[in-house]
Amino acid sequence: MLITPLLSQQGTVSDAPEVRTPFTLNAVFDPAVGHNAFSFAGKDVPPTIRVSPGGEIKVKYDNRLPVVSHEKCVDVPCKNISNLHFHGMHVSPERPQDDVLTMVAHPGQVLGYRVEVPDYAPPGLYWYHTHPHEESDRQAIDGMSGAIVVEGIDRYYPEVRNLRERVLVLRDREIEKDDPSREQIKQQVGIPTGRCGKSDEQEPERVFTLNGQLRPLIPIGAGERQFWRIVNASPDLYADLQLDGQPLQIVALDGMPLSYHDPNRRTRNVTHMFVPPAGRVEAIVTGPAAGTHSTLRTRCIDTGPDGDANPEMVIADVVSGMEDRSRVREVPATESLPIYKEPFTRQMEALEKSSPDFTVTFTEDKKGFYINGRKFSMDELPMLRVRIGSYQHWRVLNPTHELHPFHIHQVHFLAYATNGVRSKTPDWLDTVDVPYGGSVDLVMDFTDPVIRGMSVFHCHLLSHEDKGMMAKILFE
Ligand SMILES: [Cu+2]
Repeated sequence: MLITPLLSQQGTVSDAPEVRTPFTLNAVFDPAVGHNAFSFAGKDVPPTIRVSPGGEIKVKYDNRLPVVSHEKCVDVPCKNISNLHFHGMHVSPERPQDDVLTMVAHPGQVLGYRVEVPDYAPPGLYWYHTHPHEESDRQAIDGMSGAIVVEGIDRYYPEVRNLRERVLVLRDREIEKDDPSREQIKQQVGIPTGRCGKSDEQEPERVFTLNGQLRPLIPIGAGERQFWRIVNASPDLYADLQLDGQPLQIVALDGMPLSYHDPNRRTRNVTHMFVPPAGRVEAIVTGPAAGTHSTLRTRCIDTGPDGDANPEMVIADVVSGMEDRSRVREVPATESLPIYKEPFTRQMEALEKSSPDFTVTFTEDKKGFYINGRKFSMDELPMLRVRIGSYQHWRVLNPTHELHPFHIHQVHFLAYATNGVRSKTPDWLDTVDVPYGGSVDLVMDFTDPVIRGMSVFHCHLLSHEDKGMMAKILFE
């Protein structure tokens, strides 16, 4: 495919402001863009939260959204209810921590979060986003999300030390069918004209942005190694990330260093990396030869006959030899030693061969989206209770005709088989894609004593979650 360089018109990727706690985050209606937004320190740019293992995130979340909304949430006007979820973090699901069930702010109300990060927390990239049932999709489209970095990943992989680090947040921009700039935007991000996948819907409704910009430039030195920490904060676009001509050297997935369960596990080179909505990838990348130009792109994804269009597109241009005026942070060296979690191999082998302790089945029809035949409501009882201190084998079945990414709050799981076939590189994740007409098998880690109380698991296509594809789980 031919890429038209747009260098003269493009902006350089901008870094989000950084914050250490405590801080205040406001939810506001921004008349300049005509939709809701996060406001931090007087600007509509969500900050990157930095926290050390053993530290805490203290945030006052002030819902200043208007009582009457003109935005649409799952086919009805939004009520502008909001709250925060700290995606992937191994913290308590109870108030005042990562609680999306009882901590709910109506317009005019304030929530006080105090999230205690354990000292054994895997260091890596996490993220925060709003999680009000029936309104989460709209607020994610409105960009109400940001990155969280748990510091100290260099303890696991010293090769990232002193590399320049970029926190890259993928969000999306709507291009409605009647949008006059639609064709121009499609061209700008280089969407090819041919078909992509089996979806009946081939016209994309969204395109990716990177740190709020459409196809920005990422400056890098020729042959320079940089550490890129990428979160897919889109509510429904899958990414299959590729850096033209260069491998991605994967260091961590979903916030967890690859070696967290196995000190001998090295980084992994891949030519492209599939990142479902809510997933994260942290990788070392190498700048192209001087004066050349490559792109960070997402490849075409087959979301299934009932899925949305998810075409190939350019996310950013990666340019070496370009003057870089931005102040880019370098990964500092951490003093303390890494904490590893036991690999528990024998127990896991037995679990993998056992029949599932619990099966999640995703279904949908014209009236809604379901888990095990049930449509979520806030006053629902837990679908299941699990004893803290155990590992469980879960199977997630997707008999529908589209992809669904499975996510459970607070917990990482080992995704070891897809469609019944064991993976060559089983990874610990908090969000995993479930192929249409297929299944995934997972070892759930319910051993962390701080993860106690009522929580949820759901599909991370947020419109599906809003329409009922969520269920409660009680950790006791
Ligand atoms: Cu779904």
